[in-house]
Parts: sequence; C-alpha cells; structure tokens
Amino acid sequence: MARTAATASSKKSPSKPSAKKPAKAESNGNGRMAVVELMNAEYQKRRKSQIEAIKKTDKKLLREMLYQMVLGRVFEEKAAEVYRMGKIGGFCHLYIGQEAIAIGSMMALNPDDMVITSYRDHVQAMVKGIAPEAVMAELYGKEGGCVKGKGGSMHMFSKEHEFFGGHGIVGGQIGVGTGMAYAAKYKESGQVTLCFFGEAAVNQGIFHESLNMAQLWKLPIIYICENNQYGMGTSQERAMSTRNIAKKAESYEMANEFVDGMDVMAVRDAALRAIKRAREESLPTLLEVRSYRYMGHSMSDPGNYRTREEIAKYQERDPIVLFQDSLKTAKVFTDKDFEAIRQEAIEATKKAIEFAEESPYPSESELLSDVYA
Ligand SMILES: Cc1ncc(C[n+]2csc(CCOP(=O)(O)OP(=O)(O)O)c2C)c(N)n1
Ligand SMILES: [Mg+2]
Repeated sequence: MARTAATASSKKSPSKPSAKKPAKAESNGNGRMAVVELMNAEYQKRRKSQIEAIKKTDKKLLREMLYQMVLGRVFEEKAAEVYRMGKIGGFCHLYIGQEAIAIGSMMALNPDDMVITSYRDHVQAMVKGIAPEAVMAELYGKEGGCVKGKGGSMHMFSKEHEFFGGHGIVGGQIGVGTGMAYAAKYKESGQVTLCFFGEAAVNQGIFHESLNMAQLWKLPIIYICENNQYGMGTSQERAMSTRNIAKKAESYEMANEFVDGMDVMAVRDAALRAIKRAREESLPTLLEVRSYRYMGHSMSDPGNYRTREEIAKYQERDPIVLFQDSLKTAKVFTDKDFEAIRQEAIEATKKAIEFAEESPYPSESELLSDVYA
C-alpha cells in the first residue's frame, strides 16, 4: 500500500467538543502549510518514478491525458467567466486543481465501464466522452445540453456514455454506485464502476453501509474519495477525527491505497491496480486521492475560511505543471507541443460556448417529460 508521511494521523489527544467559534484560517494555516511542504518533499523523491511511468506509457495516450487535463482547466475557467456574466444560473461547482484525479483514473477504464460522481461533475462528464458542447449547453440550461438543459451544472448524465450523474445529495451516489456494481455483477456484464465522492461524504452512514456490502458481496467497484481537504467552508481536520481516510476501508477488510492527487501518473497506477482487482477478482477498492480545491466550494463562496497563501502554496504543485515538467524531462513533449495542446483546448471551449449560446432554451412541452416523482 502506498503511503506518505503526509497521511500520518494526527497525534493530538482527544479534546472536548467546544462551542467556541470556528478557528480562523490563519490559526490552522501552519498545520496545513506543513502538510503541503511534506507532500512537496515526498513528490520530489517520487518524481523519478513518475518519469519512469511516463517512459512506459504510450505517447498518444500521454498526449490525450494532458489534453483532457488542459481542456478541463480551460473549459472551467471559461465557465467561471460566463457564470459571472450571468449566462449560467444556479449552482456551479468547479473542479480546477483536481483534474489529475478524473483523468488518471477514468482513462484507465474500458469505454463501457460505469462512472458516477457528485455535483462537481463537468470534467468527469467530458472525460467519459460527453462532448464539451453538450456539457456547456447543460450549464447554460439549453436544449442542446446532455440532459436537454433540465439538469444544469450538478446533473450531467448520459446513459450512452455510461455516465450516471452528477448528484447533489452528499454521499447519495455512493449507495447508487454500489447498486450499479451489484447490477453489473448480477448481469455478468464485466463492467467496472468508478464511484467518486468528496472527503466530507465519508462521515455519512451511507459510505460505511456501502463499503460493508461491497466487500461482503465482492462487488467490482472502485470508491474514489477526492480529498480536496474542504467540505464547503469546513476543513477536514475540523470535521473528521482522523486524516487517514484510506485506512477506514480496513474496517471492512477492503483493499485501499492513499494516492497523491496532484500526480496524474500515480493516480493512473493506483487506478490500474484497483481496476484489475475489480475486473479479475470482482473485489472492491477504496482509493483516497489527496488534492486541493483552488476555487470556492461553488461560484457563490466568498472563501473567508482560508488564506490566499494556503491556496498559492498548493498551486506550486499544480497537477498540470507537474505533468508537463515530467513529460519535458522524459523528452516526450516540448513547450511547443504544450502550446499546441493548449490552443486545441481553447478552440474546443470556444466551440462549446458558441454552441451553448446558439442552442434554444427547452420548450414548454418538455416541462414534464423525464420527470419522476
Ligand atoms: C446530505 C447532504 N448534506 C449536506 C449537503 C450540503 N452540502 C453540499 S456540498 C457539501 C460539502 C461536501 O464536501 P465534499 O464531500 O468534501 O465534496 P467537495 O465539495 O469538496 O467536492 C455540503 C455539506 C448536501 N448537499 N447533502
Ligand atoms: Mg471536499
């Protein structure tokens, strides 16, 4: 099991629950800075292995992985811009900074494998094959969206692409995803399920109930906890008695791994191991993938629970910058290639915006179709 110094659980003695006001960002800042310093040092040690992994991976696949990461970033930066212009209404949760998790894990799947996630779903939807046009039009609430403009940001979905949402109830998708894996096993379809959720969902009963059943019934599922360290404005250390989420799987005798979510090749390696376990032995895995959310919880988050310095510190180990650095050192791509990939992503995003702008709003006759109550 891959472990890092940064996962060591806190030595703090249990303290009485206090009714005092939440700690200010400044006062818990030092501990958080120490964690990122440790992760940086750990990554530097591991960098050689990332380069080795790159050398063993097909160049075309590496290009596609980088393209999808850059597309996710450029697409969401544009989504934030048009949101501020009032073109997108309702909630909008961005994935900026977490791209290595979706790309590293999902690009290790077969096309007919299944994916389910939370409301932070735009990038996962695109990696699963839903066109950027259909995702952007969905954000705009337009007819050309992947669910005809009736789902919006939180509810991307496509049966054709085996992408089962986009869920707004924290942890809700863990139960549904477990059911999907049960169905795949029952029907002997050979499909593997990837089920993403945030670290705050781990405190819910459904996480524990689902993991217990998945191990008991030997389900082909990979639970991916995207630990971006915050659940809305609450940091993990204020809400969870242990920092070590991967270890929780051991209560159910389930395979588990801690992964650096800023390192796309490390995520891919861990995902490949878990997918093999699911496909060949029909066994579940819990992956805790540690990353960091650069943006607010949603577009309406003022972000006064953390400092700018903390965000900047994590951005020093940006997953796209780290990947490009290693690709360059391994002499796979040059700065010119990186620029071409970026331009391609900008172009795809431009097309998506044009499509969304031109697409009509759903007609009134659509109001009650596909609605179940
Ligand atoms: C059952 C439930 N409780 C509370 C909420 C309100 N809520 C929405 S997002 C969120 C935080 C979730 O954080 P996390 O699981 O870490 O995911 P992240 O947003 O960081 O991706 C909360 C409490 C909800 N949507 N559903
Ligand atoms: Mg979180």
